[in-house]
Amino acid sequence: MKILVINGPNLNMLGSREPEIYGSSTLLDIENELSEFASKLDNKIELEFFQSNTEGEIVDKIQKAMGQIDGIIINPAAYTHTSVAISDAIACVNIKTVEVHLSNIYSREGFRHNSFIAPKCVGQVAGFGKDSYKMALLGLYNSLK
Ligand code: CA2
Repeated sequence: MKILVINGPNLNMLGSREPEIYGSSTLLDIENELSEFASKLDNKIELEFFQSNTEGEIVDKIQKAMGQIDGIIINPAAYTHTSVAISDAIACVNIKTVEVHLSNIYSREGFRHNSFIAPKCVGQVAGFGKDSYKMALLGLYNSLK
């Protein structure tokens, strides 16, 4: 089972600032922990990691996943609240997708309460820090197997 894990803008800076909101782990720490979790869940899970600060690159990556990838975990970061293009790309490829957030977007500023991505997803996990990614993988795995 091939799972693509996409992280959006500024998440490459994790660990450096705002640890009270986003935790102190770097993106690499999160990816390594998720790989360990995946191998314990099922050693047939293959994870591919991708991070970009650019909306078009994320759209391209989702399009290229068509026919190659079984499921997508995405933290679209700020694009969650703005991107019709990423939302459309997920709908186009018809790959089961889970949206994740480190923080609870619903307990923060009003502009973070709307997601253009969530309606195209099988589910959303928000507010559990780096564990949000593990919960998303468990849910996606169970819905795909
Ligand atoms: O909680 C999340 O995972 C978010 O997707 C993070 C985004 C934010 O715009 C979303 O509303 C919720 C922001 C990512 C910014 O990453 C930083 C990394 C290092 C230092 C500060 C911010």
